Amino acid sequence: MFANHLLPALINLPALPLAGFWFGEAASTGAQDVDQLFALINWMCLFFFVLIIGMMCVFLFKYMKRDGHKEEWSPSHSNMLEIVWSVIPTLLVALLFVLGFKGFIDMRTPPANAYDIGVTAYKWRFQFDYPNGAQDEELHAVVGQPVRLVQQSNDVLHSLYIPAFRTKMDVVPGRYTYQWFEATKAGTYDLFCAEYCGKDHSNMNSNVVIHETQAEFDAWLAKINTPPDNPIEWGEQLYTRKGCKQCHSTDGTARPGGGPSFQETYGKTHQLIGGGTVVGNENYILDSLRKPQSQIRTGYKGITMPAFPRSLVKDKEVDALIAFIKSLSPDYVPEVETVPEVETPEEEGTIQDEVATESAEEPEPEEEPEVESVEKTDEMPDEEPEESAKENGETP
Ligand code: HEC
Ligand SMILES: [Cu+2]
Repeated sequence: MFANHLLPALINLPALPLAGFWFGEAASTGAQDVDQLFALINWMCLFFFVLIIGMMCVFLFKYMKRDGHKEEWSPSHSNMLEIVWSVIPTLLVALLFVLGFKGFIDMRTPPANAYDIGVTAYKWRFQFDYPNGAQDEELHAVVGQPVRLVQQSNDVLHSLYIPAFRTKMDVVPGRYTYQWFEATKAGTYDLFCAEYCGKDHSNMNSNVVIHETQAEFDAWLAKINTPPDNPIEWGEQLYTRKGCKQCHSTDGTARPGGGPSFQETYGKTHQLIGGGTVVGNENYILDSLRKPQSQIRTGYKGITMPAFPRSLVKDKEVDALIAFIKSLSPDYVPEVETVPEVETPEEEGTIQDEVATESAEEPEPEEEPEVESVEKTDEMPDEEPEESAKENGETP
């Protein structure tokens, strides 16, 4: 009860303007605790600074050497003085410890009704997994709802830091770590990776969006979980949301340190490191995602694309990404509304012709039918079972 009643009164000191300057906006319950303790320490420091420096200046003049005065011996011992300067600082330090410890315990103990959001950190991105299965690159929550982040890393050590909530926790490969917050103000806040994790560490940031009402949050969640009907549109959203955009352009230019532009991917024949060629078809894109090291194009030696397992990109999302990448090919002819969707398997066949050993001639994607859902058939005998086991309800 000491910590619950007396201390808050004690530390409800006005925050120094400096606190806002150093820390930025405080938008969670925990942030208020941190800032109050900071203000208390700040005020204490200011008090002792003025006291000590003030007395020093006073004594400087009071005991200045001047005519008619002789220096006195200082007393060798004063019980009173020594008790005062031992007991008071001890009490103050104990107070700071209790407050700090309480704040720490609060920070490490999520309330029982916390809403769990999964976090997967990978180079160089955070992905947030919501309880209804929705995935997004931004962290969304509601004012007044405690949120617990269940964090895992796909590769190296990262750290998820939200300055406005004064909360930060390492994201460690091979285990889950946790942090929680309860936002007090709607708005958009910064979210950073705070652990140097590689080349693009400084780009590993995102937003926290705090909604005013549960209804607003639910609407957002439903929207995120309802992909657009058009797979190309969905693929374009995923291209941004899954971080492909960092390394792959859509305008034909190569991103420095990244991979080929997606304009160059579909329907082209690619030279591979170690000899051989491969045609940019559905399976090539799938393999590029699931096991990127299996086929590396010449010119990209030593630049590795991170693998995107199912936990990061679901099978249906691969379909959408393929549709999007396909639509970027210069040979792509968009569907005309009046043309009925007719499957033309012969043409599919030419494009799926993966092992283009000698002929580098381009397939004819001009006559390509619009592919609503990309076909994954058993035409690839060399495909591994996990890949071919992709469920695809739309395959005829
Ligand atoms: C960190 C950078 C990076 C990210 C992020 C990334 N890629 Fe890549 N990607 C590469 C590099 C580098 C290559 C070329 C080397 C190779 O083939 O492994 C590549 C190759 C590819 C290829 C083969 C392209 C071709 O024309 O040969 C495809 C398809 C692909 N990536 C898809 C994706 C998709 C889809 C995403 C997002 C889910 C993505 N990549 C995210 C770096 C990245
Ligand atoms: Cu990081």
